Amino acid sequence: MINAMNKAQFTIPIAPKNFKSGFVGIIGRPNVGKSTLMNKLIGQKIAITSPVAQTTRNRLQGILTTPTFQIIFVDTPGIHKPHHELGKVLVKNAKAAINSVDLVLFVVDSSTPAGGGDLFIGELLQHSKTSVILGLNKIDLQPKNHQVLDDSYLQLIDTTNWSVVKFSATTGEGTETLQNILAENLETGPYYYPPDLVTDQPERFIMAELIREQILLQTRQEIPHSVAITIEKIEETPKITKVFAAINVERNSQKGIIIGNKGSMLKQIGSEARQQIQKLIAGKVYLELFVKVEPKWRQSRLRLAEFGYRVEE
Ligand SMILES: Nc1nc2c(ncn2[C@@H]2O[C@H](COP(=O)(O)OP(=O)(O)OP(=O)(O)O)[C@@H](O)[C@H]2O)c(=O)[nH]1
Ligand SMILES: [Mg+2]
Repeated sequence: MINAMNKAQFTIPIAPKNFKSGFVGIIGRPNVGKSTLMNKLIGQKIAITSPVAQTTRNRLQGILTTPTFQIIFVDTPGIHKPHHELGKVLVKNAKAAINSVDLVLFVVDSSTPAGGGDLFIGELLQHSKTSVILGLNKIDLQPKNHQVLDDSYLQLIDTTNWSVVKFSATTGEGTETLQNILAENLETGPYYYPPDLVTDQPERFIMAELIREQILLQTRQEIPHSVAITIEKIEETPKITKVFAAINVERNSQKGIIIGNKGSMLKQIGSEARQQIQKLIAGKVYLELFVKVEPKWRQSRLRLAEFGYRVEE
């Protein structure tokens, strides 16, 4: 079971002398493994991940507390060139995140050479006042001769004094070293959150995300990015938690794909999501899903807010 915000009735202790703490923003292109890394570092699944780019939509905090430090990781949506209102909001929020943290971990996919997207973010970060650590992820996918790949990233930071760390968010190789280097680069400070808390988000938000994750994993093409989940009702009984959720799509054709042949797709999404939610709350779950058509929800700031997307000014 995870300690999400709504279950939290904790007290915040006084930090010992020399205790390090602070906020670390995880920044990078879509799909480089930012959310996978955050889950690995805090040891729990609170952020959803998928092979589809632009999986993360909202800033999400994951909290790692040890006897000597507390790091609050801020997972952000991948930065890319925006095409519609939702995209613009995502990039704006990532920029806001860079300026509001103590330290940035700039994550890249070191199994492929640096590209224009990495260069764009590198320059953005060089112009910010926040200190940066460059993280080369996916080293498990690097070929034996990886010097050329590494060099393509080192060239990006030629004129900086940023430290470089290599790791794999899936195997965990190098992540402990990473964690210690991040802590070393923070100032001494207080506990910002109770030591037992792993995320600032309520369970309800993570439930919605786990449903969206199944849609990302099981549908193709334009569907994943046209979907928003709203948890309509949660009924808790001593034996089972009943969750009623709406899957909002933009068009009737998308509704048809989500429902599938004789409801088979919706059934599959529901069954996988239910298992994930059971793990989250460590209890039995009944999950009821229904599909709603909400035309052009991504074009409307009002709708974005209603669906839980923060618009950070
Ligand atoms: N082999 C390997 N795969 C990884 C590693 N880290 C992440 N992945 C995979 O890369 C894909 C993208 O991971 P995410 O964590 O969703 O990436 P992200 O950077 O959060 O993506 P956005 O939220 O879209 O910006 C998933 O399929 C992960 O399993 C790694 O170290 N090694
Ligand atoms: Mg992500």
